[in-house]
Amino acid sequence: MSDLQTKPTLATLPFGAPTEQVMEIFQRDGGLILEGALTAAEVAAVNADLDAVLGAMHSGTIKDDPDAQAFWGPKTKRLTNVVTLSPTWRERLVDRDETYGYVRRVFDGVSDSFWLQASQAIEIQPGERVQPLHRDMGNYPVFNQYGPTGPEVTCNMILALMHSTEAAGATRIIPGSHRWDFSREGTQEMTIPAELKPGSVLFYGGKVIHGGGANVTANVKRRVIASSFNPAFLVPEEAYPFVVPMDEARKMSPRLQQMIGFRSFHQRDPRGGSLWQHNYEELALHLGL
Ligand SMILES: O=C(O)CCC(=O)C(=O)O
Ligand SMILES: [Fe+2]
Repeated sequence: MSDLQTKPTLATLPFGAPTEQVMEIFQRDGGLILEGALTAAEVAAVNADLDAVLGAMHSGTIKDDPDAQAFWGPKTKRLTNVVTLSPTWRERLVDRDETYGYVRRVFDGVSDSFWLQASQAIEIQPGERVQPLHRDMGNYPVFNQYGPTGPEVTCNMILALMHSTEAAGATRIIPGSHRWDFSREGTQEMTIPAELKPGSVLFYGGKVIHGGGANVTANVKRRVIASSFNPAFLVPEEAYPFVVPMDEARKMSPRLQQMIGFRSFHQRDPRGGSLWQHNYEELALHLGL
């Protein structure tokens, strides 16, 4: 039997499937595909929000560090603050009961409230090589010591805005690797591509080994939005309060305002206090929201 036949596959459910069902697979495999989160019209609207900005931006990072350059990808564009740029994305993916329900369950027993960790469009251009494999919880390395049984501190919905095919650089993932001892890093040969149709998402946890794929096409871009979350007591990737204009934040629901730091965070289960306040009171009062 070839390696290919023995590789685990990713399960697929419709976006909106009951949380119980989604979490059963999420916990078993470390991630799954949720199909049809956005309609074709919504995907077109999000692309229209991003086309000009992405078209004008450079590939690769300006950092000198070779590890940072490899992780970023020299032929990859990374555009953050999509929460400001695309009202359709934030309303139809992030601020949605289904998404909120799934993410709450991922952080059950860890934190009652959470940040939108990243709202990052990732466009892999032709000729890009594979991204180094990693676990997204690497943002918070203190938790590595707890290994696979430690708390879940990150989850991500990678939303496809174009066909995310293996050839164009679909995310590569090792299902089940969230249960491995953290001394195991996995190899590219062990990964499978999480191919996505536009509007579908790859939903996975912070302990799963994965990375962006190589784009071996001549002229096909792979555009997704990494829509990730972290417990409220940890710092997110994006400094939203400094980059989201107040007028834009006012248009958002209280739930989304909280997810990007325009409201305080409250911890009830597990029992805890409140964070991110002013005068030890709700931040939104100070901001007039
Ligand atoms: O671009 C992708 O498919 C995955 C990117 C990723 O895993 C990351 O940047 O953390
Ligand atoms: Fe990642």
